[in-house]
Amino acid sequence: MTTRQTEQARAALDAFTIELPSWGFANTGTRFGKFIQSSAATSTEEKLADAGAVHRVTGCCPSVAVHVLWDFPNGAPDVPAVMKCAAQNGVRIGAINPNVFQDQCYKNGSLGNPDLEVRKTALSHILDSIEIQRATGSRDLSLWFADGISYPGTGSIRARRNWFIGGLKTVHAALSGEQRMLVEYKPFEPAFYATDIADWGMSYIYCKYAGQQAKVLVDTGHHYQTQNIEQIVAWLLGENMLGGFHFNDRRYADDDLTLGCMDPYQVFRIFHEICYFTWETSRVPDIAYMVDQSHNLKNKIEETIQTSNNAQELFAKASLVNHEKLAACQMKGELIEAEETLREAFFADVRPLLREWRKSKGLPEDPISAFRESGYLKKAEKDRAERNKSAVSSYA
Ligand code: PSV
Ligand code: MN
Repeated sequence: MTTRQTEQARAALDAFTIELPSWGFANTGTRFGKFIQSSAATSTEEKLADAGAVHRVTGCCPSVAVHVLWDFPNGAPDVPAVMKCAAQNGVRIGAINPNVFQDQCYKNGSLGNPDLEVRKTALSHILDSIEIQRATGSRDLSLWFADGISYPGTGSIRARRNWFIGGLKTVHAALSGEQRMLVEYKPFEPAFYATDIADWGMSYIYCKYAGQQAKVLVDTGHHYQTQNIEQIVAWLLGENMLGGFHFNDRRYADDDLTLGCMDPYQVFRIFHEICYFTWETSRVPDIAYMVDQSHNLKNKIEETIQTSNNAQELFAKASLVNHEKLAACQMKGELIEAEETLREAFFADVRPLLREWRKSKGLPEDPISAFRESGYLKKAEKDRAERNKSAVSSYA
C-alpha cells in the first residue's frame, strides 16, 4: 500500500460513521419463533446502553436510530429522558422511524389504505414523529411502509399511489430547516402481490413529488436476487437522491444477516460507487449509513460490532481504488486492467491499517475481543436474565 493510499484510507475511516438500530438489541426472531438471549435489551435504556457499548469499542457508531412506538411509547414526553440516557451512554439519537405497520388498523395499509380515517391516523403519527425528530435534533425521518396488496384485484394500485403521493407531500411540508425524510423501498413482505413502494424507482418518484428534502433510502436486503445494487446507488448519486442505507446482507429475502457475510464484494462495489463519485465530483455525498439488523442466532452486541468492522473494512478497501487509473482504463476500453484495478483494492488486506487507525484513536485494536474482555455481556446476562425469561419464545 502506498503512502497516498494509506492516507486515503485513513481519511475515509475518519469520515465514516455508522448508525445502530435500537431494535437490533432486543429479542426478535423470525415468524417461526424467537431464540431468547438472556442478555438482550428489555427496555430503551438497555438498548441505548448496548449501543454505547458498541460505540466504546468501535469508535464509529455515535448515533442510534429509534422506532417511535418501541422507544417513545408515550411520544414526545419521552424525549428528554431518552436523550439523556443516550448521552449518558456516549451516543445520540439518530434517525426517527415512525411505525405505521403494527397497529390493527393498518391491516390494509397506512398512507395507502382505502379508508380515509386510517390514512389520517397514519399521517398524524408521522407528523407526531416529526415533532420527536425536532425535539431530538435528528436530521432524518426514516420512512418504511408495510403497505401493499397481497392478492390481485384487491386494491387499486393507482389509487394507492395517489394516496401515497398526497400523504408524503403533507409529511414533507411539515419538515423544517435541515430535516430530511428518507423513503425506503422493499419488493415484498408483508405484502406479497404489490408493495406500494416496491423499488427505488417508486421511492424516487414519491420523493420527487414530496419535495427536495426527500431522499431515497437503500436497504441492502430489499432487492431481488442478482439485482445490481451498486448501479442503483450510482444512479441515485447522479441524481443527488441517495439519502441513506440500511446495512445488512441477504441470501434469499429480506434483511437480517450480517453486512457482507454473503457477498462482501457487493458491499465493496456499493462503497466503490460512492468513493468514485466523491473523487470525480470532489463532493462528499450526504449519506446516512445505518444498520438494520435484528439477530435471532448470533449475540446481538457482538454481531453489531462485527457488522461495523465489516463496514469499515469494506469502506477502507473501496477508498483504495486507484481512481485515475480506473477512469483511464475505462476510457480506453482496457477491460482487464479496469477490472483488476477494482480487484486489487478489494483484495488488499486493510486489517493492519484498521488496527493502526484504531490505535491512533485510542480504541482497542480488536473491538470484539475488547468487548468480550469488558465483562459487559456477563453483567447484562445477570441483570436481564429474569426479565428475558418471561419473554415469549415462539408464536405457537
Ligand atoms: C422493514 O423490513 C425494515 O427494513 C424497515 O427499515 C423497518 O423500519 C425495519 O426493517 C425494522 O422493522
Ligand atoms: Mn430497513
